[in-house]
Amino acid sequence: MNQNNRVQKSLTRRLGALAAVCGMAISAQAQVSVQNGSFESQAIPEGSRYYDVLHSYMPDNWTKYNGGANSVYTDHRTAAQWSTDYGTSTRYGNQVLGVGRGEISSAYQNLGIVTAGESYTLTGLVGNPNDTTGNAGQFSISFSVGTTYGGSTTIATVNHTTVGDPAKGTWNPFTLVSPVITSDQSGQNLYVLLRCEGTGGWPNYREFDNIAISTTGSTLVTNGVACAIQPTVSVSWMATNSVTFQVQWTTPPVSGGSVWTDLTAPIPGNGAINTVMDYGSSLTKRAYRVLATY
Ligand SMILES: [Ca+2]
Repeated sequence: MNQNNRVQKSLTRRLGALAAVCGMAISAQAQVSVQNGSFESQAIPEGSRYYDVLHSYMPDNWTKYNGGANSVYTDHRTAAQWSTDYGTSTRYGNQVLGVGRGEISSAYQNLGIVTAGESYTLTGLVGNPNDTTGNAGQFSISFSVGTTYGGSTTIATVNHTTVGDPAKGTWNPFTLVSPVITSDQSGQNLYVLLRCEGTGGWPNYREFDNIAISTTGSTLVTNGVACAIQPTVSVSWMATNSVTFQVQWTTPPVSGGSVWTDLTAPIPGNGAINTVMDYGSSLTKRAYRVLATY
């Protein structure tokens, strides 16, 4: 009663179709960045200086790490005050961060998650508003990596020796470059510390402004999934009602001795054009047939 017939007339074979097996869109986004690197937030009144303790104040995104009372501050000079302290030096916004009053003082920021293979370059300015005593400003800027700042490991430092201590009333640019992040560091936080430990007491401190960071190395991919594109074959036929169809493939050339392999499970006919896809044909040539069982 059952009989296998090879269906010839309605079989079509389309080669060269491409199937993309992809998920969400891929976007590149840096994971490491400086927040409030110009110290404009929170804004304080013009002509004022807000100290860390006196005003229970620190600029947004920055945390005091060490130093005595009022050893870290934000300064919003008037134009006249700026001119007195910095002359015609370029001004970035209104506010700067000051660190140090003749003792070890510092502030840090968590810059985000590091990735193996990447390197980070921090740039900024260090200024000397009114140190006329000749005392060196023992400042330093450093990167460290860890899960908390207190437990982090320093990986790069520049200081007054490598950058050069700015003369009174001037700003010196600095550049801090991290080594390439290793696999055992990957996934931890990158911190930057702005520090001054000048001796000689007040006014031996330094100010910072215009802090920024850039990333080099491997491209970061977030919200992405693995994606592959491969050639695919579609096989279509008219699937008559009450007939079961079996799609098979073999390696050409086709002969009476060809061994045929089922491509899918048997498919009941539904009175419409049926199509199956073969995603496994990317590496070899294949011939196809559709058997009707009724
Ligand atoms: Ca600023």
